[in-house]
Amino acid sequence: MTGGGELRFALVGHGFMGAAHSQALRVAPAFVDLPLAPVMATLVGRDVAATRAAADRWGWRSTAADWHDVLDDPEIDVVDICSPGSTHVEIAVAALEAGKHVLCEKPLANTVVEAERMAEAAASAAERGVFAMVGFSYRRVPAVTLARDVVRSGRLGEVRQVRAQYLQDWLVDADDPMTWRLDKSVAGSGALGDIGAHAVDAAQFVTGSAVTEVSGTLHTFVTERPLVDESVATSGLGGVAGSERGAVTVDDAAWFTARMEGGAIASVEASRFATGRKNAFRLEVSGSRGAVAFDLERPNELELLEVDGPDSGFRRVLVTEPEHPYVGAWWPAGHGLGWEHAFTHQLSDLVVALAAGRQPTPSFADGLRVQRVLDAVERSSGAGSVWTPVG
Ligand code: SOE
Repeated sequence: MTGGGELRFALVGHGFMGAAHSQALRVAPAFVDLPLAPVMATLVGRDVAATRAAADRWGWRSTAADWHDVLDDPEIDVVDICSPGSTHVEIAVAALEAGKHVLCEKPLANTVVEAERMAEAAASAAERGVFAMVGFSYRRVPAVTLARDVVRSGRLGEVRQVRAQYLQDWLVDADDPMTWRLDKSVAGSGALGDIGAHAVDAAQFVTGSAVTEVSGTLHTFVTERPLVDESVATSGLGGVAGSERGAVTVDDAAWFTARMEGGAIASVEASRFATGRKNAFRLEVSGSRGAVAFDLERPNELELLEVDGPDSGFRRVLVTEPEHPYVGAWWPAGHGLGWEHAFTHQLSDLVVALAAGRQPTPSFADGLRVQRVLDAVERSSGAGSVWTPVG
């Protein structure tokens, strides 16, 4: 599979996530001791000129216009999927069948049926030593990993409540134009799948408990938006609004209450209409003997309360010591890490697992578990918020 101590990547998609994954590939070998050297072999995108420009900017050796080409290429070991959700199942299943390891962006798929196909393909590939991972990057923010360690050590006692919020506001202006993220046939769902999926995964990851039942509400505040005027070229994200309008077919925000294995109750909110909140992912776990709280707006901190401790109230743990998860590879204590570092940690963990012939986490089975929660929330909302078991 791997060639000469290298792990050769093909990356499908060159949007926002393509940039984040490319940055991880560039930076990881410079900071983390890796058993195999990741190679940025081929960037795949349908728009030949845009793909070439992105490849040159980010450091990819070659480009391809069709993802099938990299499946036939014996020089590729890993296919990294950063294209919209509607493409995940076809590319991931074909790549695994072609003997390529797969890293796939979240949510795993657009439907449970697709996610099941992917998990099945991953399980059978794993028997052949070919592995798949889904990109829930926030697991690898050092403070979130530390929260997992603290909660799972039992120091906080019995976990009773989980509060997870993922708040953005990039859709607040009703005149902002449509994007693929607002089209159900491409994105699968809206805030629920795009950012609620992170909240669900983090809640399950930190507590080690699965969501078993949900009562949810989805809402779309702006049901029609201007279509992008394709005649106006833009260099950045998004486009310029034209005069025609199109239907928004996904949720703008999602709320749900959940029961978790072990008896905890969770409340989850995901919104693209949380005015003033740009990318605020928060997670709080309340136990019988303590609590932890994380806020992505302060990514290097974890608030920790232990009721048996010497003083009351939360204390701020600065998660920048070399002994904290992932931090030792980076800067001296106190210098801090940011959003992009989670992608570097994700990539490094993937390389280490593949070099050892081990299943990396989160697996496609973990991605399927999240997909089932998202699906249950949609079904619950459609049925008037009734309590709905996770399938
Ligand atoms: C867009 O809403 C988005 O890029 C998500 O797709 C990512 O998963 C999240 O990390 C940031 O916001």
